[in-house]
Amino acid sequence: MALVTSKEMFAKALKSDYAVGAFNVNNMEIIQGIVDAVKEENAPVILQVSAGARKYARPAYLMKLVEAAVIDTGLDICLHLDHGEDFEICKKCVDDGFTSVMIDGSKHPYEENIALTKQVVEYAHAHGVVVEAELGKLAGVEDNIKVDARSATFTDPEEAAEFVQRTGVDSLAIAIGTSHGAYKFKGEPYLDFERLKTIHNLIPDTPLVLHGASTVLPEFVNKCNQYGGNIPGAQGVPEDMIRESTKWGICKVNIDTDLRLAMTAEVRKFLIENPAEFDPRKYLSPARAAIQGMVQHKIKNVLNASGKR
Ligand code: TD3
Ligand code: ZN
Repeated sequence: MALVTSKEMFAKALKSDYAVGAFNVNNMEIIQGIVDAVKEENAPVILQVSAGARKYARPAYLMKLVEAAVIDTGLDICLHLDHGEDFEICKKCVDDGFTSVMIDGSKHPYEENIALTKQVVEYAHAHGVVVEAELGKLAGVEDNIKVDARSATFTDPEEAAEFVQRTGVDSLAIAIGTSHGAYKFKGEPYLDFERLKTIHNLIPDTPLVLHGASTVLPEFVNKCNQYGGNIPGAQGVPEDMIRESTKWGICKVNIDTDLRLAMTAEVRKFLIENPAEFDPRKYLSPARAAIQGMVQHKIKNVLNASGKR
């Protein structure tokens, strides 16, 4: 049991049709809910933290919470920076003790993305830390009207192969039609599986990463709304599409929105049903249990990662 890199997890996942769940964390209850689920399912896990979440939780608390999770559960855990936007934040996380960082240079021109990614790879690898990069842009929901126009921002397979070769990056996040948040598609959900297959065939040894992979199950949106919420017309990636992607090199699947929805639904329900209660433990216990339930569902039914530890 230790903080580990994702190297072995990905090597195993690449050979088989499952993916490692990468779940976003920012407080104790979320971390506990996830690791309890992972332990129950005997699955591999990545806990990931955005720069914003690191600031929210405060770096020292975050490190100690994740270290506590390792001690408490006896699990190997990979601690990953999600969407690092510059060298400095990646360096800070490497220095803190993260075992994996993402440098997201996808908003920069191709050559700048390569230069930035190389700089992070050099520093991270010198410290035993692995690096994820991103090529192509995740779609915004407005871009969904025309698939042709949108696919211009999707990852170019030839570029992806050259990018990996020139940067020495350990894994690559690709854009094939997903986007972040609860509103992913305006019309029919669509992922460019042909593109994914082409990329995987060109770089079969590179673990690929799927961002924006929340399913946004109606059950949880409806529960939020039933208890005083107002979340209109949310739409996620269908579960069978996520499962399908794991056959074509997707080794890491990022999930944040589904955890937020599951947790918030329980807090709303509890407070509406128990208006006289004001002990935070009373509403955070079911919220933590909801995180665990959601993560077990993902591991078993979406990621196919049960027993793959
Ligand atoms: O990088 N992330 C997590 C942060 C996005 C903000 O929700 C993802 O790719 C997960 O995306 P999502 O929104 O589908 O859970
Ligand atoms: Zn993301």
